[in-house]
Amino acid sequence: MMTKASLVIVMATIMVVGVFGTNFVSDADALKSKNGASRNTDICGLVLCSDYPGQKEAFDANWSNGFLSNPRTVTNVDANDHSDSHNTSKFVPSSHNADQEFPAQLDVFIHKFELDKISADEALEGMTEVYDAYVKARITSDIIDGVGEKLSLYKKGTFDAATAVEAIHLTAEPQNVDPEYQGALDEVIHKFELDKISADEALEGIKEAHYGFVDLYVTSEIIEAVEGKIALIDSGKLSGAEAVEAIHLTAEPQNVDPEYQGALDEVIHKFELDKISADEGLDLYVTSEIIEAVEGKIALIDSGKLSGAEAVEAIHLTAEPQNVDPEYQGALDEVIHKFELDKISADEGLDGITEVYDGFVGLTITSDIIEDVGEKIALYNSGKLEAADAVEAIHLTAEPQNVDPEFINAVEEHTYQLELDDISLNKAFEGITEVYDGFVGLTITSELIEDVGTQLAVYDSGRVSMEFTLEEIKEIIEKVERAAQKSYSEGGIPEMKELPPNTVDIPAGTGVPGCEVDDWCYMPSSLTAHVGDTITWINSDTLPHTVTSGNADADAVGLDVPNGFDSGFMSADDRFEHTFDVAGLYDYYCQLHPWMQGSVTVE
Ligand SMILES: [Cu+2]
Repeated sequence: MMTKASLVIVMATIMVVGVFGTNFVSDADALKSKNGASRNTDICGLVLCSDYPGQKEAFDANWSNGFLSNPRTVTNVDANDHSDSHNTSKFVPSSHNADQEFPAQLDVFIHKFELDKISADEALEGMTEVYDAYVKARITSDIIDGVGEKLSLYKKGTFDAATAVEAIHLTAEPQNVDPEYQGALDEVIHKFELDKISADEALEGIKEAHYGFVDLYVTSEIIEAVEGKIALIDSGKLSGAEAVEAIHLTAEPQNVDPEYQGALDEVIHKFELDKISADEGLDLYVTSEIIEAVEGKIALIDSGKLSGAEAVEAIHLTAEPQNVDPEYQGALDEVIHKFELDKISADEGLDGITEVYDGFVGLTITSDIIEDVGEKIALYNSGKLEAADAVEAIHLTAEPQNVDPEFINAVEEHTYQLELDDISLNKAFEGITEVYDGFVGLTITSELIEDVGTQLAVYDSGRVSMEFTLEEIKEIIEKVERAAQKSYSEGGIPEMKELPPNTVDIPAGTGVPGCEVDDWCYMPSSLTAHVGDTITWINSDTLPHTVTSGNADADAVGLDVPNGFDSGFMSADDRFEHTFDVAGLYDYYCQLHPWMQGSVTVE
C-alpha cells in the first residue's frame, strides 16, 4: 500500500520544477518600482520578456525608439510635459485586428507607467481614451469588454489606480495570465520543496498569490481549478503537503500525466521485481484522461473481472498507452516469425495470434491496430480468409508501416521486368492486377493501394489503354517512392553496417540520385578480394536494385562482359552472390539506378 505521504515524496523526486523569472506581488503598488530595470513585471509588450527577442533590455530600447520615431502611437500622453494632455489622438481603431492593436495601444501607457514616466492616474486616463475610441467605433471583443469592466471597477472605486493598471495589463494580455500565475505559485511551491518553508506557510503563500489574481478580477481555467482545490482545503478534505501537491499539479496540468505515470511505474516496477503486491490508491482530486482510464481498470478489479498480475499489467499498459501497440506487435511478431520459419503451421499461428488478441481484449486494452487485427481474425473465423492468407493479412495489419513498401515491391517486380524486356506488357499488367487483387483480397488497403485501384477501374471502363494505365500506376508509385527515398537520403550518409567480410550493403535511399556524391550507393563501393573469393550483396533498401557488370555507358554489360555477372532484379532483403575466379578490376552498377556504381578488385 502506498500512502499519500510517500506518493508525494515519489512525485517530488521525479518532479521538474519550473521556475519562472516572475516575481508576482499581490500588492499592485509594488509592481511599480523606482526604475524600469528592476520592475517586478516580466511582460514585454504582448509576450513574456523571456520570449521577447533580446528580452527586457531590448524591449525597453525598442519601445523608447518606437516612441521617439512615432509619438502618434502614444496618443495624448507626453512623458516630459503633462500640460498638453488635452491633445487629441490621431489614432483610428480598426476592427480586423483589434485584439492585437488594442492591447498594443494600452501597452504604451502601461509601459510608461512602469518606467515612472507617468502616474497610474495618467495611464488610466490614456487607456480610457483608447477604450472609448473602440467603443465609439463600435468595435468590441472579449479583451476590449474585459478592459472596459476593469475601467469601470476603477471608476466605482473598487480598484485604486495602480491596481487598476495591473488588472488591465493582465486582462489585455490573457496569454500571459497562466504563465504569470504558474510562476507566482511555483515560487512558493519551490521554497516548500526545498524545505525552506512548511506546508502551512506554503499554503498561505499560495493563497496570497492566488488571491492577488482573483482580487484583480483576472481569471482562467487554471486559476478556477486551483480555486476548487483551495475550497477542498478550506473544507478540510485536503491538508498540508497533500494540498500543496494537489495545487502544484492543478496549476501545471501538463505535468499530471508524466507524474502519474512515474508514480505508477515506481509501484509497478517493484511488483515486477516481486518486491510488493498490487494494491494502491490515489486521492488528490487530480485527474486526466489517463487517470480516468486507470480508474476504469481499478473498477474492473473491484468487480472481480481482473485479478492480480493481470490487473497490474492492464493498468501498466493503460497508464502508458504509447506502449500498447509496440507490446502487441511484439507479441504477434513472435508467433508470425515462428510460422515464417516453418516451425508452426498457419493454423497454429492463428491459434497463437488469437491468444495474444484475446489477452489484450481480456485486459480491456485496445487500439486501432488491435481492433483491425480483431477484424481479420473474425474474417478467418467466418471462412472468408484461409489460414496462411489470414496470417499474412494480420502481419500487415499489425504493422501498417509495411503495407506500402510491400505493395510497391510486388508491383515493381513486374514493371522492372517489363523495362528489362523480360516480360510482355500484357504479362506485366496481369501481374500488377494480381498484386492489387491480392492485397484487396486480404482486406488490406492504403491510400496508395486505393489510387492504384482507381487506375485499374478506369482501365476496366475501356476509356484508356493498357500503356496509359501502366504509366499512371508507375507515376503514383514513383511519387510515394521518391518521398520515402528522399527522407532516407536526407538522413545523410548511412552508418556502415557491421557485415561479414566480402559483403556489400545496398543502403536504403539509393533509389534517388544523391548517394553517388559521397559514394555510398554500394557500401563499401570498392572492395579488394582474392581469387576464389565469393562476394555477397544485400539489398537493404525498400526498392529493387541490380548488381550488373559494367556501367550505363558501356557497350557490353552484365553477362556480355568477359567474366561478368548480373544479379537481375533484387527485391528488398534479397541477396546476390558471385565468385571471382580471375584476377582483375570489375566495375559494376545498378541497371535501374545508373548513378549507383561500385567495383571489386581481385588479386
Ligand atoms: Cu538500384
